Parts: sequence; structure tokens; C-alpha cells
Amino acid sequence: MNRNKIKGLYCVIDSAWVELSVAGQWAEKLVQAGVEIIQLRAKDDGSRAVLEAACAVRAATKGKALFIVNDRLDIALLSGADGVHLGQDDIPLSEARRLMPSGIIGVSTHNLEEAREAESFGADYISFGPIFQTKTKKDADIPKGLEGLRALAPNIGIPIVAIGGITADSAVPVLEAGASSVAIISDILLAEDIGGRAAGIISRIRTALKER
Ligand code: TZP
Ligand code: MG
Repeated sequence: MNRNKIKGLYCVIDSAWVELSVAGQWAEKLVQAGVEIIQLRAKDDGSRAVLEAACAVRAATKGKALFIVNDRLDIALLSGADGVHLGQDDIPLSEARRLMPSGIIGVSTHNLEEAREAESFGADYISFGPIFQTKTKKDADIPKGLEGLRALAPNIGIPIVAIGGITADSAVPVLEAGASSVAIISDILLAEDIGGRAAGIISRIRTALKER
């Protein structure tokens, strides 16, 4: 897989904030806004509803954006997603790789040790966070801050997706601290116009990158 594709805005459609039944429609809006990576995150829903939502998001993103499923390798495979995102307590990366030899596999990490381990086991990217306080993940670790990201980034050779409390205003500083991509949930999903919010963030990121 082309790891260079893990960059810019990574938008997570989370069933904590959005009804699963409209996940496909929301994915369409995000794709129209120019979002190129979309994850479906559904922690407390039945498998059948999650699979239906995943198929709808896949239809909306096909040929237009990468689609990653959080936690669920089975749903990722059944929906034809581009990849899966695994937490530290999910199926091990080596096992997931057997069933998804050429898909994208991302791993959640919270410190250098976990990040190095994920890289050495062949993750395509890591997520790192929370960078800031978050209201989306109840059991989130203590925030790592931009300093934590700055300390980690030079030691890791695969793309880092920063996550946790990132907003339209902090996206560019987070990228400047060493992330390839910013994962954003509530700052987009709770906006009145999710497409407009996402498009605004993408435009700020592109402007900042051009100025570099
Ligand atoms: N992992 C670490 S923080 C977080 C996850 C899934 C939630 C991020 O959500 P938000 O709303 O962008 O803070
Ligand atoms: Mg997980």
C-alpha cells in the first residue's frame, strides 16, 4: 500500500455522535468536501448495523477516499474497506495481516514503545494521542500535547496520525509538530455544516503546506 496516502485530514465517523443509519450520507458529504481518508468507528452497535453502515460508507468512498474500519477486521473485510485500525487490545497486527495482506493496517499507540513495536510489526501507520483533552473517548490516556508528538515523530518512520481534541484551529500546529495526518471526530461531526467544516480544515492545511 502507498503509505504516502496517509496525510492531511483523516475524518472519523463515530457512532457516538452520528446515527449509524446516516453514516453513508455523512461520508458522501465529507467526500464532496474533499476528505480523502474516512474511518467508521462504532463501539457500541450490533454487528449487523455496523456492517450495513460500513457498506454504505464504502459505496460513498469507492474510488474517491480511503475507507478504514475501526477495531473490526471482519467488518473491514466484508465491506471491502481499504483497511482496518487496531487498538492495543484488538486482534494483533500479525494476525490481521494474514487476512489483509495488502490492506492498510493502522495501530493506536500512546508512547514510543508501542509506536516502535507497531512499526516493527509492519503497521502502515500509527495513530498517536490523545494530543489534547477529548470528550469523544471516555477512557482516553492523559494528553500528550504537541511536545509529546514532537518527541515521538523523529523516532518513527511510518506516517503518524495524531488524534484527540484536534480542531480546525489546532490541525496545522499538530501537523507542524510532526504528524502526517490529523484525525478529527467531534470538531467536524458536531459542526452544523460538516462538509463546510471539513473543507475549511482541508483548505487551511493545504495553505500551510504550500507556505512551507
Ligand atoms: N483515540 C484517542 S482520542 C480519540 C480516540 C478515538 C477521540 C478523538 O475524538 P475528538 O472528538 O476528535 O477529540
Ligand atoms: Mg480499537
